Amino acid sequence: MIVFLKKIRIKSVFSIFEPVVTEPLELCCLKAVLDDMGIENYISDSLFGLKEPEGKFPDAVVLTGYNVAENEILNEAVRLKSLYPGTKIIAGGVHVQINPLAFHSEHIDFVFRTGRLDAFRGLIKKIADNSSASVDGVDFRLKDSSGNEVWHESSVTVLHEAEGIHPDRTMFNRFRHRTRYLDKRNVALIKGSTGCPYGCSYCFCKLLNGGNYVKSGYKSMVAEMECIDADYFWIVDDVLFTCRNDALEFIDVIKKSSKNFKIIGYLRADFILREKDILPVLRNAGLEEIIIGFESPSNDELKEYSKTTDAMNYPEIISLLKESNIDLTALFMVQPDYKASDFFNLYKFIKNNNIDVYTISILTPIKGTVDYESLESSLLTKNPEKFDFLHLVMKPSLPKPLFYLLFYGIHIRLLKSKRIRKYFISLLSGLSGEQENI
Ligand code: B12
Ligand code: SF4
Repeated sequence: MIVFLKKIRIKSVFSIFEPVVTEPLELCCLKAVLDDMGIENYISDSLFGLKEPEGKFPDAVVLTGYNVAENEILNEAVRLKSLYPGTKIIAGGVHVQINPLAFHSEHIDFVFRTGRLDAFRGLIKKIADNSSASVDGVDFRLKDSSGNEVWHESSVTVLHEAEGIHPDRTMFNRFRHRTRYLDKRNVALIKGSTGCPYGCSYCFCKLLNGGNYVKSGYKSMVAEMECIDADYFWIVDDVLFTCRNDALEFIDVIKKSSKNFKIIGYLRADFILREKDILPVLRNAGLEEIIIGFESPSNDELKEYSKTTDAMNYPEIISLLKESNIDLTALFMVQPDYKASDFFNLYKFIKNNNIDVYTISILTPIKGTVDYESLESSLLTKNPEKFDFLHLVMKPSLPKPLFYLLFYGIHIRLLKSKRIRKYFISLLSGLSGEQENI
């Protein structure tokens, strides 16, 4: 049996610079399952120039991609069905899990409502055995009593504890020199937890795994990191620690390891303030960069988002990180109804607090969230590619050109950042290196 695993990526304004380049870790997880089953498989990902191998005819193709790739996944299924008649086309991934009905197409055979890898194993076994048994968490097509094709909708099967399957790292080993988080190179992704225990109103992540949060096992995470030859480890768990005990357990496991790690992770602002005394210890344990969703310097907006953090504390949190020598990526969101003064306030906040690295997103309802449903009728577009947090999909209060001018205008300050400049220089030297090779 042969399986192709394909990630569909959509280009955005930032694709010109590719400030963040990572391996498609979800496909590396699926590869680990297939390797374990002894099944020949190939990953394709345009970001790394990996195409489907010529001369191989797959029995199944897995397609994955984020919200922006919804149409492209459907188009790719049409292309693959005509290229490989009889091949089973499978759609899965975080966007598919929450929006399975969008993938009920005549060109797709199986749609995953679950992220469970044991369900993937079950489906592949079923395809290999040509069995008609159904798999929990997977929608499939069948014939009804009148002979018409209908979709069987499965229930969502939730993960209650980590499956303990470590992703295959062959792809990372081959392309590690291409991976980056801004100026940090050779960056491996690590995933420990599933879902998020918080309830920020705009957020898609809290919907994953049926809203159930499965904690990270730090021992297993560090054991995995010990086997990876990377300079940095970007732990993509939505929150690296939910409480002090998590952090203490993490520190303890790291101390027992013979290796030194450089780690990038997500933490909430309230955690940093509450546990400020252990920040230097975390820095010693290798936590070099923290990504924080500040979202807005206005408490009124934070309240709207049910963020449960206090913007009045943000300046202190930023100082605490600086004192502990921990890099910060601050995440902000602007609302479509922002006035010039709101943009100015955000700019002032970034400037006054000397925030070096930040990203700004346009508040965008993601398909599958309650916000999307309630705003659906007023959306300017439903083209998935525009839902990349860089486009207005809701009517702005300001004229569109002015909105975009202010939105991109705030980004210009990023050029002051030493880290960003270092990243641009490395890009340029990379380019000249490539030319030399040609
Ligand atoms: C790191 C990251 C990225 C990386 C890419 C990482 C990658 N793997 O390729 C970068 C920075 C490039 C990126 C870009 C974007 N991202 Co992003 N990203 C993330 C983040 C933080 C972690 C993703 C990750 O790698 N996880 C590790 C893997 C192993 O976990 P996983 O995907 O959940 O997969 C597990 C299961 O779900 C399951 N699974 C996954 N796929 C499949 C398929 C099958 C068949 C099966 C059976 C199982 C299965 O297997 C894994 C087992 O643990 C998530 C947040 C999150 N909580 O997921 C956002 C997230 C995935 N990103 C998101 C978005 C919107 C984007 C962007 C569109 C916009 C943006 N500005 O961020 C761009 C789009 C890029 C493009 N061109 O298409 C959204 C997706 C929403 C959606 N509905 O799709 C998320 C959820 C964050 C959010 N804002 O809500 N992202
Ligand atoms: S924004 Fe962050 S903390 Fe809030 S629900 Fe989403 S992942 Fe969790």
